[in-house]
Formats: sequence, C-alpha cells, structure tokens
Amino acid sequence: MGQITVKPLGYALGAEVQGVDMRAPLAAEDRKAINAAWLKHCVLVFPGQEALTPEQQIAFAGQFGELDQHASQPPATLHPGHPEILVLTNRQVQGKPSGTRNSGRNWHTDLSYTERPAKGALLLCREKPPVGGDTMFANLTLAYETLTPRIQALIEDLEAVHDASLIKGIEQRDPAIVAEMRNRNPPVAHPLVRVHPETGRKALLIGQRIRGILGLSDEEGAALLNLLNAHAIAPEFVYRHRWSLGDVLMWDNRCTMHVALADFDQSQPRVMHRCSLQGERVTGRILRNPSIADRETLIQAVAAVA
Ligand SMILES: O=C(O)CCC(=O)C(=O)O
Ligand SMILES: [Fe+2]
Repeated sequence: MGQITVKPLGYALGAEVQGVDMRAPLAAEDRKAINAAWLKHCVLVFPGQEALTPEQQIAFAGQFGELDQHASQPPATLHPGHPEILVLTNRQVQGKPSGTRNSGRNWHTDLSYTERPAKGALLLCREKPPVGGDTMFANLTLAYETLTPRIQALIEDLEAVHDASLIKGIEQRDPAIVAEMRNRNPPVAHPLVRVHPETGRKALLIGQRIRGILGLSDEEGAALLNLLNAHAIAPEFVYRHRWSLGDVLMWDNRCTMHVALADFDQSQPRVMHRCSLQGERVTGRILRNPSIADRETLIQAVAAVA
C-alpha cells in the first residue's frame, strides 16, 4: 500500500486516513503512525471499507488493543459466529425488534457504567438511510483543558455515579434483558477527571448516563453536570460524522464521548458492525449498595445545616 495520509476533518477532533489496506496486517511503522494519528485526532475515519469481512475487521481492530468478546451484551446483538462484532441494527432480529435499534442515543463514553470503560471502538457502516443517522463526538481533553482553573480544582477529586439505567430508550428494550443488564451493572463511581494512559493528558469523564456526584446534593450534582456537559458539547469541541457506506470509524473512548442521532427515517435500515477494545484498566468503583450515593449526599446535607 502507498503512503498513509491523515487529513484533519475538524480542529478539535476527527481525521480521515487514506492509504491503509485494512485487510492485511499492518507493518509496525504503519501501526505506529495510525496510533499516533488516533491519539492526536481521537476519531479516525477510514473510508471505502465496504468489502471488509468480519474476520478482517476483527483482525484489524485487534492490532490496537484487546478485543471485547461482548460478554456484557445480550447474545442476540452479536454477529452469528463472531462475538467480537456487535451488530447495531434497526432491522428485525429473529422476527423481533432489535435490541440495538436505539443504541447510543444520549451522550456517553462506552461502558462507563462498568468499572472498566472501553479503550475504543471500530464501527463499520454496512447499511445507512439516505439521509441522517449521524454520530457526533466530543473531545473531552479539550473540554477539560478549557475549563477555568477554579472549576478544574473543584472537580479534581469528585466522583460521578454512572448508571446503565440512564441509557436513553432502555425502557423500549426487552424487559427481561434490561433487568439482567441492570443486575449485572450496579451503579459505578468514576472520577470526573481521568488521565489518558497513553498521552498523559487529563480528560473529563462525563455524559448523560450519570445519576449524580458523590458528596454533592442532587441539585448541586445536576447543576455541575449540566455545566460540564454543556461546555463539552459546544460545537467547537464536536465532530459530526455523516456516514458513507463502508466508513470505518475508530474512536478513542478514553478522551471522547459520543451520541448516535435519531435524525433519520426509522423505516430505512441502518446497520453498523462494531469491534470494541477493552479498557486497559479499572477506573471505577462499584457501588454495591446503591444507597451509598444517597447516604453520602445526606451526610453532606446534614453537615451543611449543622
Ligand atoms: O450507531 C452509532 O452511530 C454509534 C452507536 C454507539 O454508541 C456505539 O457504537 O458505541
Ligand atoms: Fe457508544
């Protein structure tokens, strides 16, 4: 293959990569170049990959981290024979509405409702509606770095409670599967600020699947989260991807959040194949007793009036 080229698509994040043959193992220097571009631009777009087979997508993704076997996902959402591929589809599956037809509809960082959020993902567009079905990504490193030092100091040691129950549209999914998912994923506390293991830069870990902030009252927590989320999704920090068939997007989940927009005719098929990279480390703390958050809030409130 020829020279790899990287063309930025936005100032904050997003870049298009050309000159990569995703079907073959990468030469060491090409892998390095792609990884460097990934760290710099957070979201890479590899266009024209419609001929990529599931095996080739899996093999390519595996060069950038440990693949998730998706044990946390309902089996019906996985590619038959390839559990490394999660199928996001609004087509019916086994005669039933698909469990992934409305995935990703609020701002999130993948698997933040587990102790070990994902490292990243590679999403291949197999079918798309004629218009819409876009995905937006926000750069949470830039968002952190552009907060004023006083707000940075305020959030430095705070932990947010992430909760799978807050996945938008979860109530429309199969109740038995949702109950199991909730059981498997009790609320988990993560620092609001985390350090990227490769760049060493600090990034926010925020989004719309957060129930509150430990040690703050509900009102304080909601106000602070609103402030951080509104700041992070300012257009300056967001890249909006308009999909073409065969695009592969590879995002760094350690410093971004994203949202899949429902801005399309739902009668038109939208089918995406996703390989997920496992997080490198545990950053969360499971709150086995969900009332811990309430108790700490209560203690704080009592202290405030005492
Ligand atoms: O369907 C999309 O565009 C993205 C869905 C999503 O949130 C994900 O794959 O993690
Ligand atoms: Fe996602």
